[in-house]
Amino acid sequence: MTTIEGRFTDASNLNIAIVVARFNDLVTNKLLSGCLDCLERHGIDTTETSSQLDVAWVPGSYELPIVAQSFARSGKYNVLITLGAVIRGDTPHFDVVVSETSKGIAAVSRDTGLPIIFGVLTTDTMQQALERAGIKSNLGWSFALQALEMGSLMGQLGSIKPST
Ligand code: INI
Repeated sequence: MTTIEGRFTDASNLNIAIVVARFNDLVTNKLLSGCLDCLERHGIDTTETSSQLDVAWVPGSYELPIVAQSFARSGKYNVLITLGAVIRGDTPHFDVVVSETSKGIAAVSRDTGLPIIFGVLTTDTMQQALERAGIKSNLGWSFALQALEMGSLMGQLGSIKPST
């Protein structure tokens, strides 16, 4: 039996891209900070000159999939992280944005075979979003941890060759 698990000890070998939505940036900036803090503490170079980390900003969560697709097709990264905050308003717009964003990110991940972390908060209120972006805990930190786990896991799967 082979048990395969993502490790956090080889994180410094990973190339990572983060795509972050500007809409509700009070929340998404905090998610990004938490994310970068976790990556840095696991040995990722998060400085301006880093060659293993790139960050792209998009207008809103709806635009996350297309930029994730571009990053994924570049072949440069081991794992992507998408960050957004969709907060329910009085119209059905919320449902459209959440549905297209989540389906789009899942489709890019399946089509390209690259793990993409779904770091999009979907909440009823700004208060709920802020609680998840640092007031209580910062899910940005968790999203980064999940990225490290998936980057490592997929790397191990890639090195498993079928026996002949
Ligand atoms: N984008 C978000 O990231 N969060 C939201 O809460 C949101 N709301 O509520 O409208 C939102 N809308 C913008 C959308 O993502 C696109 O940027 C826009 O429709 C242009 O394509």
